[in-house]
Amino acid sequence: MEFQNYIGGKWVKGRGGKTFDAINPANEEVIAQIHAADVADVEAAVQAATDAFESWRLTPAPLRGELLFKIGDLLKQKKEELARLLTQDMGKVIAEARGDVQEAIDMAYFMGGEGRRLLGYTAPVEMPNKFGMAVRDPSGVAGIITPWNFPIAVPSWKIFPALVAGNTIIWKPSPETPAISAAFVKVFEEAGLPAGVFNLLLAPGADVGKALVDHPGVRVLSFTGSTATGRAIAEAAGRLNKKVSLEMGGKNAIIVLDDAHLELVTDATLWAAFGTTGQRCTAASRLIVQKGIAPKLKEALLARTRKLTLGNGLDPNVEVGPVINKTALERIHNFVQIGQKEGARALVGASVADVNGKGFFYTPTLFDGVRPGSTLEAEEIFGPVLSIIEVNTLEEAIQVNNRSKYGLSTSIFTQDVNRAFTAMRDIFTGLVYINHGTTGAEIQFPFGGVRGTGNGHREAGQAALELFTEWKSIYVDYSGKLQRAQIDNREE
Ligand code: UN1
Repeated sequence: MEFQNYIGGKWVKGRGGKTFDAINPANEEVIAQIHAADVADVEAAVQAATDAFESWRLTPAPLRGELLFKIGDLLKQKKEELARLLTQDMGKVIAEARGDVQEAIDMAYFMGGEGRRLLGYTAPVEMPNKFGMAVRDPSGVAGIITPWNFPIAVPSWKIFPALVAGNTIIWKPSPETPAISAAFVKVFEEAGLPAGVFNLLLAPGADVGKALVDHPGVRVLSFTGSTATGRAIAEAAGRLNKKVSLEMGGKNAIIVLDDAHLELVTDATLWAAFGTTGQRCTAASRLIVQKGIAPKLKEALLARTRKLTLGNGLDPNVEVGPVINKTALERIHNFVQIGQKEGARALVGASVADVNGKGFFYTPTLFDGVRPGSTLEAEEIFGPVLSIIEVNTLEEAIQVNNRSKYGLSTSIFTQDVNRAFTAMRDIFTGLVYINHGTTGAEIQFPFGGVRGTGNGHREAGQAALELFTEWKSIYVDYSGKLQRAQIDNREE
C-alpha cells in the first residue's frame, strides 16, 4: 500500500520527496509507504483551503449537512474495511476499532443535522422599529492536529463541526497512523466534498505541524495530544491571536466506595484501565478505593488481569493489543520502574511482554500501595498501568481525585444515591461517570477537561461549534431615523 497527501482535491507526493513507513505495532511489519509532506506543502494546503473557503462558506449549510450524511453512509458501508486497517495501523483490538469508526459515523450524522440548525438567536432590542439577531459565521481556515490513539473518532469531533459550519480544513494526523488517516480522507473525496475544503498532510516530526500553527492564513487550531506540544501550540497561537482548542493529558480515576457492586466494578475497571491498552485520554489510571472493599476488589482484579489475552488485535479473542511503538514501551516501563523505586508494589505485570517475539506489548500492570503525590499517582503514563490508592472516606477520595494536575474523567461506584449526587457536585473533571468506568463518552455531549487537560474549550456535541464559528451580531434599524442606543430612549 502507498498513501499520499491530499491538497486542493489532488493526491500528491510531498514536495521534499521523502517517504516514511506505516508500521503495524503488533508485528512490526510495514503496512504502507507514506509520502511525507514538508513545509512547502503547508503553504500549498493553506492556499487551497483559503481559495475553497469563499464558495464553501456560501454553500447553504443544509447542503453542507447533506454531504455529511453521505459521508456517514459511506463510513457505515466501509466500517469493517476501515476498522481492519485501523487495527493494523494503530494496534487496538478489532472490536474497539469498529467502535472508533462508529464514533465517526455518529458524529457525521449528528453534525449533518446541524446543517439545518447552527442556531443563532434573536432578542428584543431597546429601540422601536429595530431588529437584532446573532448568527454564526465560520471561523475560516482550520488547522487540525490529532493523535494516533483514536485515529478516526477524535478527528471526527473536530472535522465534522468545522465542515458543517463552513470552515475549510488542513488536517495533520499523527504520523503513527497515516494509512487509516488517508483512507478516512478518501471517504470524503468519494462523497464529493469540493476540492480544497479538506486537505491532508502526512508528516513525521514537528516541522509541518509547526508551520501550520505559525501560518498566518490559519485562523483556528484544534489540537489533541501531549501537554508539552499543546502548550507550545497555545503560546505560538497566542502570539498570532488565533483561536485554539487544546485537549491534552489525563490522570483519570475510578472511585470505589465500600457499598459498590464488586463484580460490576471489576468488569468496568478492567475495561477502563486496559481497554485500548490504557492508551485513551480517558483511560483509568488511578483506582481510589475505600478501605473496606479494597481486599476483595484487589483479589478480583488480580485474578482477572492475569487472564487477559495479549496479541494481534485482528484476532477476535485478543483482549489487549500492543502499545503504539518502542518509545512508548520504554516510557511505560520507565514509569513502572520509578513506581517501584518510590515504594509501590506491582501485584501483576510490570514487564515488557513477549508475543511471538515481535511487536510492542506490555503486560497489564496493577500497582498496590500507591501514595498520593507519587509519580505513579500524578503522571500520565498512557499505557496499561493502574495504580491503587486506598482512602477512608468519600471526601478523601474526592480530594485525591481533584488534586490531580489533570481533570478529564472521573467515575464513582456506589449504590447510595446521596453519595452519588455529592460526588456529581464535588468532582471537578470535564466528564463524570456514575457506576461506569472513565471511558465511553458519546458524541452528542461536550468532551474535554479542566485544569491541565484543556484550555476551556470542548469538542463534540454542539459545544464543538463554538470553536469553529464566530458570533456576528446584526442590528437592523427600520425606523428611518437616527436612534442612538443607550441614549435616545432615556428620559434623564
Ligand atoms: C480518548 O479518550 O482518547 O470516551 C477518546 C471514550 C471514547 C473516546 C475517547 N468514546 O472512551
